[in-house]
Amino acid sequence: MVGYGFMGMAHSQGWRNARSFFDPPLRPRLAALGGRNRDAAGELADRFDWPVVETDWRALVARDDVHVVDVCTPGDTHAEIAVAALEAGKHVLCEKPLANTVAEAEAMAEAAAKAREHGVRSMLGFTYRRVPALSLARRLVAEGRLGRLRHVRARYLQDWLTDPTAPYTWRMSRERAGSGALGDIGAHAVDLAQFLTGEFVSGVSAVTDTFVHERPLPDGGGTGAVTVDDAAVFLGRLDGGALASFEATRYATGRKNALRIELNGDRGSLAFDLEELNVLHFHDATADTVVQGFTRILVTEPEHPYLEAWWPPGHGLGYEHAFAHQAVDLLSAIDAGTDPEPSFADGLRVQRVLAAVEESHEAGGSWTAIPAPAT
Ligand code: SOE
Repeated sequence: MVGYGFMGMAHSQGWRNARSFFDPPLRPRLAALGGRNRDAAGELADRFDWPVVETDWRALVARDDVHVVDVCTPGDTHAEIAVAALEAGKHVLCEKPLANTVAEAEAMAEAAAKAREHGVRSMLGFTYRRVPALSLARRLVAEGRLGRLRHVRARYLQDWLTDPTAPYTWRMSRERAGSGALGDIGAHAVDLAQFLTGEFVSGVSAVTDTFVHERPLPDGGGTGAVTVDDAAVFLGRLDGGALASFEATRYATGRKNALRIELNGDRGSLAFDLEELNVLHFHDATADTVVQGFTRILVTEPEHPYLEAWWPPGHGLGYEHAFAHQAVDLLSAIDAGTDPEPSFADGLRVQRVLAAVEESHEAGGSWTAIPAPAT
C-alpha cells in the first residue's frame, strides 16, 4: 500500500478484516507500506503490522512479495503510481476520485484495459457501493422494484470547514486534490447515482463556490491559498431520462458525513443516509394504499449483502466495514479472473462529470453535455 493517512488507515483495517472475517479465496498478507516520510509511515506500519516501510513507491512496486498495489495517496500521484504498478503486472486498487484530471483518468483507464489483457485487474475505491444498505438498494433497483425512475436526489454534506480558521490541508490545493468538495465527496454522490440506477449522467448545469480563500497553515507559518471549491450544486439528467440533483459541501453545519440519496420511480422509492448506514428506507407504491409508506429496513440480516460474515442481526456495521468488503471483492475477482467493479473506466466516467461541472460553472451554469461512454 502506498499512503499512510486517513485512507491508509481505513484500507489497512479493511485488508485485516477481510482476512479475519471472510474466507477470501486468496488470503491477503500485508507486505510493505510506502510513504516518503519514514517516521509517519512507520507509525501506521507499527499499528497495523506492516512488516516493511519503503520510502520510494517504485521500490515497493518492484518487490516480488507485492502482488496488489493499493494506492491511498492524494490525487496528484494516483496516475503515476497506478500506471507503473499495472505495467509491472501488479493488480491495483486506487482511492477515489480516480485522478485529478480527465487526461490522467483516460491514461489510467487505458493502462487498466491493457493490463487486463494479461489478467491484471484494477479497481477503484468508491467504497460506499459496498455499504450493505447501498448494495441492497442496487439489488432492489435492478429487480425493478422502483419501476421507471424519474428522480435521483444525491447530496454529500459535511461541515468541517465551516470555521474559517480551520487549518489548511492538501485537500484545499487544486494541484494536489484536483478539486475540493466536488471531487472529494461530490464524486461519491455521482458514482452512487450511476451505480444505483445503472445509468450515466449525460449533462449538467452547475454552480460552485469557494467561501474562504485563505486558511492558516498548520505549522503556524502564515496562510495557504484555497484553490479549490468549497461547495458545488448541480442539476443533471441521466441517460435513462431521470432528472437528478446533486450537492456537495463542507459547510453544512451539523451534517458530519451525510451522504444522502433518494430515488423515486413509478413503482417505489428508496432513501439512504450514511449517518444511519445500517438503514434503508423503501416505499412500495404498488402496495395496498392503506398500508403504504416508507418501510425502515434494518440492513443487518444474514440475507443482506456481506452481513453473513459479521455479527448477529441488529448488531450493525460502521464506516470501516465497507473497506473489508472492497478488499474481499477484489481478491475474489482476481482469483476468479473476472473484472472487479468499479473499474477505472467507471472512474473516468465520474471524472468527466466532475470536469463538466467545472466547465458549466465557468460558463455561468450553462448546460454541459457529457459524452456517452464508449462501451
Ligand atoms: C474527507 O472529506 C472524506 O474522508 C473523503 O475523502 C472520503 O472519501 C469520504 O468517505 C469521507 O470524507
